[in-house]
Amino acid sequence: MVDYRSMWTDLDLDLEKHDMLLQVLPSMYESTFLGQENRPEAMEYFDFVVGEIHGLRLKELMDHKASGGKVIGLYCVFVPEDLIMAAGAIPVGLCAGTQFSVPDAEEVLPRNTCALIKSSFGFKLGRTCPYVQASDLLIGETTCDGKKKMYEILAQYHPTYVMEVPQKKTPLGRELFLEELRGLKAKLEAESGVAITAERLAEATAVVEAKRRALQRLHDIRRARPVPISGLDALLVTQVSFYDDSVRFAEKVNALCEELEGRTARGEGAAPADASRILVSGSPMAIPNWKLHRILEDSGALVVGEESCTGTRYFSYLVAESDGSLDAQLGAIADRQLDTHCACFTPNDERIEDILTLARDWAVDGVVHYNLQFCHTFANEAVKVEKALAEENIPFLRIESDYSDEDMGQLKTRVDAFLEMIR
Ligand code: BJ8
Repeated sequence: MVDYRSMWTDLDLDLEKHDMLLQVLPSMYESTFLGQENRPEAMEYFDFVVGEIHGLRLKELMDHKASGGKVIGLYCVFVPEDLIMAAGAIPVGLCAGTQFSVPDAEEVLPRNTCALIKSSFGFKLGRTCPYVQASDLLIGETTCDGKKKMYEILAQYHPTYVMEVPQKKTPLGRELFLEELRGLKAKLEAESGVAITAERLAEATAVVEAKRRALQRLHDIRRARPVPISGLDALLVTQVSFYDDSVRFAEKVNALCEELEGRTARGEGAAPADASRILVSGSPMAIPNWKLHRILEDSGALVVGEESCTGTRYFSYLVAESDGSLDAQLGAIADRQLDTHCACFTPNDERIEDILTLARDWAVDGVVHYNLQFCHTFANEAVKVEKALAEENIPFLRIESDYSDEDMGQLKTRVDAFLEMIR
């Protein structure tokens, strides 16, 4: 086994705490994923990438830095990866999904803050995430209030740049966002010393969109009955997309899709054809947040889709054709990003439409709305989601949770009762 300790030391990780994190993750992964029956063979790659999350992939980033490139950390799908890549930098999604770093964050942030914000901030404060440590710059965004105020504090610990995201998708909002993209471009050029040209940006967009297309293909495969892949595995694939090499990742997802298409042709499923089909909607599930999917699938249901930023909100949108000039490409990227129907927008009726479309087209038996505790945007929007689903007679369950294991029993009881009702 390769020893990465000197790399971690160079990154100024708190090695003692980091060791504790590395002790927790493998057993958690093993019990969640490796016990699933009849997993697709192509999932081996994703098992490997997760196994090397603090090893080989990090080494690739460090090699990139050693050859003069930059690593840029981000926390939201609103920050366009292609713009970062066009500056010769590697983007890494940093949204954190573990309770491990929450106590560190609570030494500074109020406890009644969303777990996703606390987890990401705690990783910096505790120096336990090598990706944050490796990032030359962190890019935040003005989505929810909790995040934008956290970034102000984060900036005291790590170079941080915040881009503004409008609250309304009006022509004025688009203008503002486009101007923000121009500002981000200038910041990335200054950071990397690389001029972002129309050619470089077009190339980077093609890479990002090949990755999105591969994820769309996987998402489409999940319409089949029986579904050839578990929701847990499909969620994992999307989570890995935020930090793996984009070109290699797209290849591996397409290889997985080929295997799954073969399974579907043979009528093979990850669960019996009559398993309850569930759409999960709401707050993103950053790696290693597998809690809800695990409860649902342990209870005999199958998750067939995620209306989430670790799901359709990440990969559904592509840029429209443009005249190829730099400004036209930036405009097309602005439009693509503004298609992301995050609950931070008002109004956000397109998200309700998306949920209804997914529920119909993926033939779901019920929708589980997942809300991170203290996330007010998704919690309030759930009221409208529930009403719209009720009008279509689609069963709905609202779950609010954090990253701790304390509510596992209670959640399981509620999920079991919901599945019983659906059946
Ligand atoms: S585009 S969903 S990734 S902001 S869960 S931190 S909203 S209090 S994560 Fe998000 Fe971008 Fe929107 Fe997607 Fe705040 Fe809510 Fe926490 Fe959230």
